[in-house]
Amino acid sequence: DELAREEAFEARIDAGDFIEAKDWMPEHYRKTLVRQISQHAHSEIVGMLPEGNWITRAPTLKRKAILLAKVQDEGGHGLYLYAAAETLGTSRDEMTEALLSGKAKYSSIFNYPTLTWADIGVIGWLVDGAAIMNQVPLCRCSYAPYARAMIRVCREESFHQRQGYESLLTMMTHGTAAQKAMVQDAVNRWWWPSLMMFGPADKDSPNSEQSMRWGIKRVTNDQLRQKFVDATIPQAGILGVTVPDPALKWNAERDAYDFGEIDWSEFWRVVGGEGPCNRERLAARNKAWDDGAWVRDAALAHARKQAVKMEA
Ligand code: FAQ
Repeated sequence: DELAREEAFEARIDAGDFIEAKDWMPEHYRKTLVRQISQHAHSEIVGMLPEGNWITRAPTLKRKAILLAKVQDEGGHGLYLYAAAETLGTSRDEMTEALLSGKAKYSSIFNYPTLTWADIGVIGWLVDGAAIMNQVPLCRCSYAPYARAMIRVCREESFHQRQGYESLLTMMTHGTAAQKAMVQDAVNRWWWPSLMMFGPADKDSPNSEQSMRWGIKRVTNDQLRQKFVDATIPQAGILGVTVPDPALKWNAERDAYDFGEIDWSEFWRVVGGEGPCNRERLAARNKAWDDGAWVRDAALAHARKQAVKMEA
């Protein structure tokens, strides 16, 4: 019966077992995973837009080739993640419709504009850096298809992070004063939104407790955010940039950096659809979907013709 199955499931989770698509699972576990994985997929797809904005304006052929490859990788991650979510019984069409109608969330970070070339380096360094910090523990997520997808995604994200850092290092070591100022300005604009990527503080995170208990999340939002700050500040030092936080200070007792309070009203505004680029991002995705209608129609017509031929 239901209760016995639920107890057996919880015992498997407690034993550190991985759950496969065909295994029995509680409805709430399934729903939580569809929510998180589909939001993650949407983030990868919408995340192509801010950087895609600079492909035609990359300063050299080398930077253009790297950026093209990175943006394509993000598209691949999105498809990979939609496929992982589909194993839970939700169709790709349902997920797409939730994104295009504005019902589904995607990461707040992709609602900020990319104003200069330095933003592209900073996205690699900070945004991909934050993404890896969050995603490495997801390689041990209790839902095996998601965990497996994350292993490959993390390898690619780590290349993304390094290319961003290397591009900034080039500008900071060989650049003009104006280029150095451009990097610092980009860091100033992306720092706080990057910290927001980890989600609300643990005490305000309604999903964390259950997701931690089920091994969907392995590390909390605040713990990951702290790890990110601790890893990133020394990198900022090597680059020669500062972060826009007067409260940032090394705390020898905690063996970690203290940092200032996030503007949570800004975070919830952006999550709620009122960020600087929310409307533009959704409009771009809807346009891409509408513009692709003829391709989907043609593929269906072709499939129908083939089916008739097979019957004949
Ligand atoms: N933005 O209770 P919690 C990338 C929502 S990286 C928007 O703490 P949870 C790579 C949350 O959904 C970015 N919404 O929720 C890349 C929930 O609302 P709901 C994608 C946010 O799920 C780089 C509510 O707030 N990465 O794409 C955000 O336990 C460069 C309460 O929050 C992932 O998605 C936010 N920042 O923890 C691509 C990683 N934070 O759903 C291109 C997988 C929270 O109840 C270029 N996801 N919310 O209506 C996760 O690890 C988790 O879902 C969290 C949130 C940590 C994001």
